[in-house]
Amino acid sequence: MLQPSYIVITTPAIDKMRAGKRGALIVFEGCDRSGKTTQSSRLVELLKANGIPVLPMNFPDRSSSIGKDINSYLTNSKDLPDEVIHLMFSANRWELVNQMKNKLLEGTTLIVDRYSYSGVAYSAAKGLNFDWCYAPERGLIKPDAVFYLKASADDLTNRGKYGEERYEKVEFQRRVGEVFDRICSKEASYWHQFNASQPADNLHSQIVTITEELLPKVATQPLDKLS
Ligand code: T5A
Repeated sequence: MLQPSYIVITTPAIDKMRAGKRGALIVFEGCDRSGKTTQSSRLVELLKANGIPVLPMNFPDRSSSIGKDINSYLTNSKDLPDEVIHLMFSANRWELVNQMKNKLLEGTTLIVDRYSYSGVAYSAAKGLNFDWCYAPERGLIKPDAVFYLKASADDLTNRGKYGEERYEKVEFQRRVGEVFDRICSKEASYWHQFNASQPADNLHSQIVTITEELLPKVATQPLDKLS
C-alpha cells in the first residue's frame, strides 16, 4: 500500500516498479480551477516518497516557442483564430511525445496536468467540430488512466484567482464541462470521475487507491496510442 509522503517504504508492488518495467501515464483533466494542480502535485510527492520514479508534466508547456505563443493567447495579449490555437495546443503535445515515450519506457511514471482531452473540450466548447478537434491528437500516447475532476462551474468561480485567463468565464466553463462529460462516458474504460467539490484530502485518498492498483498492472503492458 502506498504510504503518506512522510513514510518511505518498500512493498512487492514497488519492487516490481523498480525492476525495469515501464511507468504509467496518468492524466488529470477538468475545468479551470478544478484542483488538478493540487491533486497532481500531491500524487507526485507521494510516489517520490515511496521511491517510485515519477515526473510531473503539464500542458500547455509554456516554455517552448509554441508554448510562449499559447501563453500570450491565454493571457489575452495575442489573438489567434480558433483553429490556429487549437493546432498549436496539439503541436505543443507533439513536441514532447518522444521525451514522454522514453521516460515511460525507462520506468518513469508521468503525472500530467491536462492533455489531449483539454484540447478537444475547450475547442469543441467554442463550436469547432468534435471529430476535427480530436484528429490531431491521434497517434499521441494513450494514457493508462485519466482522473477527471468534475465540479459545477458555479462552484469553481469561488476558488482563488478565477477569471484572470481567457477561458475563465462561467458559461464557457459549463460548455467545457459538458464536453468532458461526453468524453468521460465514451472513454469509460480508463477515465475515473471524481467529485472535485469534496475536501482535497478525500479526493487524494481516492486517487491513491486507483493509482496503487494501476502501477503494477500497466508495468508489463505495451504503450498504446490515441486512435
Ligand atoms: N487549454 C489547455 C486548451 O484550451 N487546450 C489545451 O490543449 C490545453 C492543454 C490553461 C488553459 O488552457 C486551456 C485550458 C485552460 O483554460 P492551465 O494552465 O492548466 O490551462 O489552467 P487551469 O486549469 O486554470 O489551472 P489552474 O492551475 O488554474 O487550476 P487547477 O490546477 O485545476 O486548480 P488548482 O489545484 O490550482 O486549484 C485552484 C484553487 O482551488 C483550490 C486551490 O487551493 C486553489 O486556490 N482547491 C480547492 N478548493 C476547495 N476544494 C478542493 N478540493 C480544492 N482543490 C483545490
